Amino acid sequence: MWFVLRPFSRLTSFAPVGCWAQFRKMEMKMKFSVPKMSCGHCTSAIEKSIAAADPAAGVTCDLQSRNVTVTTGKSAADIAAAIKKAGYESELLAG
Ligand SMILES: [Cu+2]
Repeated sequence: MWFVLRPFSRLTSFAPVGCWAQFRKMEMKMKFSVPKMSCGHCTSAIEKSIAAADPAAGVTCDLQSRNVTVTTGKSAADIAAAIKKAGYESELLAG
């Protein structure tokens, strides 16, 4: 995978669209438990904050289970930091 991406990294690093495509190739699905997420305001704050950290991220908030599923090229630590920035503690769940 890396040997495919590397020859293009120098070109794509200057092109936002290329960067985005690169992120898509490396993106991971991760699930966080956010116990204090209790209403629509919480989910929109979290979604906004994650979008600020990674505009290409896919975010699904489940209020019932209080889980946030994120598909992103960023690390789990980056996403946890974004959730914290929105004012919520989170815990990375397996899967
Ligand atoms: Cu709320």
